[in-house]
Order: sequence, then C-alpha cells, then structure tokens
Amino acid sequence: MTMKTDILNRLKYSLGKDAENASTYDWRIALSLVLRDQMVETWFRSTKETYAASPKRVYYLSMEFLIGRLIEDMISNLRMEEKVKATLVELGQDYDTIVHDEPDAALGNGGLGRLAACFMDSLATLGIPAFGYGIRYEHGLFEQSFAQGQQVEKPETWLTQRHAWEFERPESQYRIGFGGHVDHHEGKAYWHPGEVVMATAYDTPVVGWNGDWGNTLRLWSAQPAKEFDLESFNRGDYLAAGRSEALARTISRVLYPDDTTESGKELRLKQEYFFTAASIMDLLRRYLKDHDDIRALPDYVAIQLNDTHPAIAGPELVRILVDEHDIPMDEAIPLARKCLAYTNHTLLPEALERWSEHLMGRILPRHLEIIRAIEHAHQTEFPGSPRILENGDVRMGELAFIMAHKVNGVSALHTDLVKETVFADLHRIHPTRIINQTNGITPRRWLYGCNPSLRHLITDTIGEGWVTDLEQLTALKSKRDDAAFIEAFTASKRENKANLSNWTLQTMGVSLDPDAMFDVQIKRIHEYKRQLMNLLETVALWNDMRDNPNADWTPRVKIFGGKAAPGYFVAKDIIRLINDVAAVINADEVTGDKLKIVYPPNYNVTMAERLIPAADLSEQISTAGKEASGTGNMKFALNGALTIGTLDGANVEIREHVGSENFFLFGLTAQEVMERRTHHGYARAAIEASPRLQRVLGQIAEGRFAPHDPSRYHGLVGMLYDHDYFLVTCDFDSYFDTQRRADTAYRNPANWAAMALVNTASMGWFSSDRTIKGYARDIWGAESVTKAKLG
Ligand code: 26M
Repeated sequence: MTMKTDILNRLKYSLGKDAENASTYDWRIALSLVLRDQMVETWFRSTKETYAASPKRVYYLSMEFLIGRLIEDMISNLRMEEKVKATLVELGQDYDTIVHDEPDAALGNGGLGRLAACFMDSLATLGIPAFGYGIRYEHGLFEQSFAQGQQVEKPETWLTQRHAWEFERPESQYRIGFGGHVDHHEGKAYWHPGEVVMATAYDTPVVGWNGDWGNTLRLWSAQPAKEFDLESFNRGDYLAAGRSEALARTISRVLYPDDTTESGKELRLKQEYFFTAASIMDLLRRYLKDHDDIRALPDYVAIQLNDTHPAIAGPELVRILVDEHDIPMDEAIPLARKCLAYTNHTLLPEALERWSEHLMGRILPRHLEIIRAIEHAHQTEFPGSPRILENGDVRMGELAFIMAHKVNGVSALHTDLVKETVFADLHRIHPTRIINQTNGITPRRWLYGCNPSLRHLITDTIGEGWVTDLEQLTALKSKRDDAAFIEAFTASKRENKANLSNWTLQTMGVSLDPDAMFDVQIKRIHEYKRQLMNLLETVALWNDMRDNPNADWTPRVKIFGGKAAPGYFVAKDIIRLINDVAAVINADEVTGDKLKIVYPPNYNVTMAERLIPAADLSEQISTAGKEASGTGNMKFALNGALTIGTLDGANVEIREHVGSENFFLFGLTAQEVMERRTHHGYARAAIEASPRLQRVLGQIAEGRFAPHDPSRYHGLVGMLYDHDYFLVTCDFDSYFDTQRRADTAYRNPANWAAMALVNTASMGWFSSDRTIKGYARDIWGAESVTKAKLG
C-alpha cells in the first residue's frame, strides 16, 4: 500500500472523516498514526532482540520530559521526509501547516526536562535498551502571555487534543499506596496504606536515527482505584472513597512550574512517590518474568535518578526487597545501591529538596522507617558523617547520594563544585562516588531538524555521517579559509534570520533587519541567569547611541524568551521591565533600526527551534558557579552563533573546544565570585565606580520606562544597590566592554562567519550520544544491543 492510501484509510477508519471534510488537525492525526505504525515495526523488533539478548536495561526516572513536538522527529528519524512531503503534495496538503499544528508536549520546565528528552533520543540511536519513566501530566508548563508587559499564566491543554503517538496500557496498572500505618509482627513490617490510587501506563515509542532501534517513554497517569473505593464505600466510609478519587484526579493533573524548589508541597511529594513507585514495580515485574534470583538485579537493571525528584526510589526498592522478598535490611541497602545512580543538576541551596519528617511520616510511614534504617546503617559505618535526617527534615540530596553507587555532576566545573560544596563531607567518605558527565544535546533535533539550510550545506560538504557521529564536523574546520564556503555559510544564517523576521512580523507585527546582529537570550527567567544585566547593557547602549547618533553603530536586535515561575516576583519584575524598556526603545526614532528589543511570549521548545538557528550571538551570562551546565549554550554554538559568556557550567568546556579566540569571555570566575561576596558593600562600590551603570539605574529608578508609574522599579534597583547577590553590578562593565568587542568583530562579516564556522565545527563532543556513552560506560555498565555502536 502507498502512504497516500494509508493516510486516507486512517482518515476514514480512525477519524471517521473523508478527505473533503478533513481539517488540518484530522490530516495531522492521520499522518501521525501512519508514522506510528512504522515505528511499531522497529519497536517490536527491538523488544524481541532485547528479550533474546537479555541485556542490562537502563531506566531513566525523571519528573520531566520536555519533548516538544514529535512529528518532525519521527519523520526524520524514520528517514521519510521526501516521501511524506511528496505524499502531502499529492493529497493537496501543506507540510509546514500540518507539522506546525502539533502542540508542544511541554512536560518540563527547562534544562533538566529537555536533557531527559535528548537522552531518550541518544539511547534509541545508540541501541541501548532503555525506558524513560515519568508522569503523563494533563497540563504541561503554563502558557505565558503579556498584559501591559506583565506575565500572565494560563493552563496548558495539550491533552484536550488526541496525543497520536501514545498507546494506553490498561494491563500495566499498579496500586500506589499513601498514608495509613505500619504494623510490625515477628520482625516483619506490614504497611497498610490509607489511600490507594492506580498508576496506568501510556507508552510513546522513541525511535532512534534511521529507525534502527526503538525504546519506550512510559508515562504514568493516575486513576481512582475502583475496587478499593468500592470497599470503603460498602463499609459506609463515603468520605474515604471520595477522597482517593479526588487524589487520583489531582496527582497527574499538573506539572509544577518551579524550577527551583518551592518545597514542602504535599502534592509534589505524592507525585514523586507516585511515578517512582509505579516505575520500580514495573521494572521489577519485567525482571521477575525472566529471572528468579532477585539478588542478581544489579546485573540487569540500572536506574538513573534525574535529580532528587525520584530519590524515594532508594527507600522504595529497599522496602520491596525487605518487606516482599524477605531480604535482610543490611543486604537490601547495598543491593539497591548497586542499581541506583543520581544526577545532580544544581547547587542552589533553595533548590535542594527537603521534606519535613512529619509530612514524610504521614504520607509514607514505612519509607520513613526505612530512611531511618538507611541513616543508621550509614552512621554505623561512617560515624559522624552527614545526616539524611536533620532538624526535622529528610534531606533528599543526602538520601540520593547515600543510596547511589555513582553521583554525577553535569559539567566539569559543576562536578568540582559538587565535590567542594554541597557534598564535600560525603565526598571525603566516598571519594570515588562523584564523577562528571558533561551534558550534551541531540544533533538530530538541534541541527538536522531545526536548521535545514545548515544541514544541507554540511551534508553536501562532508556527507551525512555527522548525524550519528558529530565529531565528523571537525572536517569543516579546513573550510574557514574557503571564501566560497564562508559565503554559503553566511547565506544559510541569513536565510534563517529572514525566516525569523517573517515570523516575528506575522506573530508580533515587528520585522527585524536581517543585517543586524541577532543577540539572543532564551531560558527561564532567573536572577542568577542575569537577564537583568543584559537589559541594563541594552539601555546603556541605547544611551550611547543617542549621545552620538551619527556614529557608525553595529545594529542589534536583542531577543529575549523565557517564563518566570508564577511565585517568583523578582523574575516577574524583570519580565515587566524588559517589556517596558522595549516599548520605549522600539519607538525611538533616533536609534530606529539600529536597536530593537523583541520578547515573543510563551517561549517553548518549538520557539527555541526557530530562534537558535537565527542567532548570531548567544547570551550565556550567569553568575559564575551558578549554572550547573547549560545546554542552550551548546545548541547555539552548534548552529554557528558566537557565545558571550562567563566561565560557568559547560561554557568552560565549550570555550576550550571552540578556542578562546572564538568566544567572548567576560566576568568574575566562580572563585572570584565567592571571594567578592565577602566584601562588604560590593554592589554599591561597583555602581559608584561605573558612571554608565549609574546612569542606567538612575533612569530606571526615575521612571524613564514607566512614566505613569515612576516608582515601579524602585524595589528592583534598590535590590541591586543593597544586595545584588548575583553580582550583576560587579560584572556590568566587563560585560559592556565585551559587547563592544562583539560589535567590532561583527563589522567584519567574513571573519565573524569564520569564527562562527569554527564554533559549529568544534561542537561534536557536545552530542548527547557522547554523554550517553559516558553514562553507559562509567555508571550503568550497559551496552548497545545493535552492537558496534558504542565503539
Ligand atoms: C522542584 C521541586 C518542585 C517543583 C519543581 C522542582 C524543579 C523542577 C525542575 C527543580 C529543578 C528543576 O530543574 C532544574 C534544572 O533544569 N536544572 C538545569 O539542568 C540542566 C541539565 O543538567 C542544566 O544544564 C542547567 O544548568 C540546570 O539549571
């Protein structure tokens, strides 16, 4: 059968539509179902091969999988682009319209969730048998709009449409208990939960490059436990029956929109336990189908904890080993540890999860007992070592560390800081446990998919091997002196910039000058990421331009994108200030097209796919020591943007790879930051030493950008004078000067393009394929089943 007939049949039999009456949505779902059929072939083959080989399986537990749209991923990984495009032409449908009709699956906040999605792509491409386990949130990350410049949040509703890629698995259901009490009889513990909800699996196939291998992303959805409810109901306990039904409806309802813990939220703990327990039960059931010795579990199972969010996996696994398999506690703890590893993504103290013992004891009474046993065992072996239980709290970082055989940081610098700061004492006791695995990004989505013009240029020049072996890009380095190639490279960037300008014109009514430097900062709005410093520099540049309007300025477009957590008031003030400043500067006839600010609302994965290929300059300006790695920084450099950045996270390694001459470095180092904080009044001193900064802060404080509400930013400016914990003031001058160096460099287009090309050509190491090979080798002891790929 042809693809055309397949699609028409799907339209007719799965959607009940004929071609004449089908909407874009109908065509998209029909096409998606046809593609899904293709994936199922790969998927079944992979499952059979896995059973035959009986290898170690990898389980990646993550509260977030920020996968975005899937249709283009599927089309390109299945190598069906030409065929799909040709078929849609035959059917009189527009490819782009259909592809863009898919809503983003925004099941994550940012870097951590997107990393999990890149890892799933690499695991499948490398042929490593793996499951991603997470939550099937009914509402992903909120949708952002601006009203008079202020962020407005509204619920995201991706599941009101049919999610074409998933399969519901009503047969894979588990009972997840909460609360109740624990009985002890003759040395055995019996947990009697007070409430039960069901976890139902929904599977999305994840097919790697070329359709060679398929893994599963299994997301859990909560449902009421019917029989249980009926029992309470019959007992006359109507409230209990209603309560677990309500709990079931809320548990997988919404993604928490914080990316630093606003901790202590009972529902969040329930979500964490819900998906972790379902995942552990599921992987044990799979294991016990083929094996009868539970003690051999670590030979077949590697469980990776994406941050502490699933850290309850340690106590849960111990609970099952002890209570259900009669393994003694002192054996169960090291056995569980051999299966578990933990990735740390942050040093920010406010982001380290803690739960009060009281709450933990109320929601998970048996787990609290087990945590005490883990604590006791560790203290007995290492007296005086850091405690899991401290000041009435359960500290999830310490729990995850102690229950993991490996703990990893996500960049070289971050790993060093993990060893020196948060886990310094545990590191002394377990000196080989902490290792580094620098993050990476999938080249399939972040070059092949999002940047067709550059993809074609590269493939025409060096062939297609780079898609699965990104280090092959080094072959492009020799082209830096090839004028014709540089011209083609420049033309590709220009095409992407023109496309972006068309999009901003259509969606926001603003067109951008493609000859201006496109300077982009897209990420969560956070004080440590310092969008505020970028904005202050913009105002300073504007002042200089107005003081000297006839000078030969390098035109700039400043592009911002990102959401603030709804309760993070400083971040929301920063958003409002960006929009207020944009309104004033964009209306200024003196600066005109030489300086523009755009802030498209609702930044998400799809928007990143548009902005990154069009960027000339990538803003990676966090306070040194605060950004664990960053992954956006890698996406920009791969797509031929130069970085302006601090020595933070993976910036350090990016700079080493691309060469310091192709990277705009500025600012204090992590050591200097710590040192500077000990100086009393460092911010005020820095402001007083910088007339340029003083002027900008004066304008903002006087209401230059909010004339009808002049005191609007007093708080924000006051904060910079009095605290400035993130040292915006201290790095401002060095940042401003470095921006002017970038201006100068941009005025020599051929040289700029050569520098950008060296960036692209040097980014091979930052493929998430390399990262995953590192995890497989150093942490999981897992291998590729398709063989030869892990070479
Ligand atoms: C915690 C509790 C309650 C609600 C939400 C959270 C929470 C959610 C996401 C906390 C942290 C979350 O993510 C942190 C994150 O995205 N960290 C980033 O991880 C990336 C991948 O390693 C790094 O590149 C970034 O530097 C790091 O900020």
